[in-house]
Amino acid sequence: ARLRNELQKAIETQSLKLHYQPQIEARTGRVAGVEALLRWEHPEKGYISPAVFVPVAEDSGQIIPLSLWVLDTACAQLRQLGEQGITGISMAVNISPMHFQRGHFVQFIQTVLEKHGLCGEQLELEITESLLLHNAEQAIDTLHRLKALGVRIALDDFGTGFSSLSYLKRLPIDKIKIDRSFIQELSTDCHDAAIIQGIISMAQHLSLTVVAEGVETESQVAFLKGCRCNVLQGYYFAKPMKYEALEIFLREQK
Ligand code: G
Ligand code: G
Ligand code: MN
Ligand code: NA
Repeated sequence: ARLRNELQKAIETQSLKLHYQPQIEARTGRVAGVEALLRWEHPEKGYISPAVFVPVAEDSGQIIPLSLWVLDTACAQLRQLGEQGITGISMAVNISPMHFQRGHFVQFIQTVLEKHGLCGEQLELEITESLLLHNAEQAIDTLHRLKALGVRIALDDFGTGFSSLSYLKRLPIDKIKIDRSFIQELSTDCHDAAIIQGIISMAQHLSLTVVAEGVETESQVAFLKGCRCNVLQGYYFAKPMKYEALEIFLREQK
């Protein structure tokens, strides 16, 4: 309950921040996009992970204003990058199922895109399979309406859920993000290599783009490139960073 009150204050005083982690196109080394990651620097407790406070916000209903703020801020900063001459980059935002399932979600997305003068193709929404647990038909309908706006959909944490494969067939998605647990044990667990190869080859047959998360070492990069993984994300390339640092990072890439 205390954390909830403090979160309310943090939302009101805008002491939450978004950091951005670059996503690298494996074939060219170009930055294809960035993922927005929520950060809360608590005045006494220090850094609190979204893995801790997002569930609190979901229980209290605060996730809705929080999620609206995240989307608005991420889009505003993408527009700002464009104004700085940094273009051709997409913005990926993590979406809580609870927000996604609310009425007006698609309407809000459309409004925020218009507000910042962005086209749908510049925005990517990261969802998880848990979205389908409650009302799968409605979720699929919402995804189709988002796709009609041009918005891209990525299935996050792929491989950690229960019935990933049947969802792949049913969901109108563009991308899957292989969970970092598979990447991290690549060198110690030969099964992970086989699983990754399998996921990538299956995704390619389904015309899905594959992102590998949590890439930390040169040998992971080499393996993933060898498998023709499309996009790489992880500390090997860059950690999540503040907007100001991102602007410098992207400028240096050009
Ligand atoms: O950045 P980090 O590894 O600490 O993120 C931990 C978890 O929090 C991840 O599962 C990530 O998807 C989630 N997360 C980060 N930012 C957001 C956000 O803006 N909204 C939601 N719903 N989840 C987020
Ligand atoms: O669930 P989701 O994929 O949205 O979570 C992304 C989280 O992974 C973020 O909290 C981010 O800080 C973290 N992350 C990003 N790259 C790496 C990495 O190379 N290694 C580790 N350990 N974590 C990473
Ligand atoms: Mn994510
Ligand atoms: Na993930």
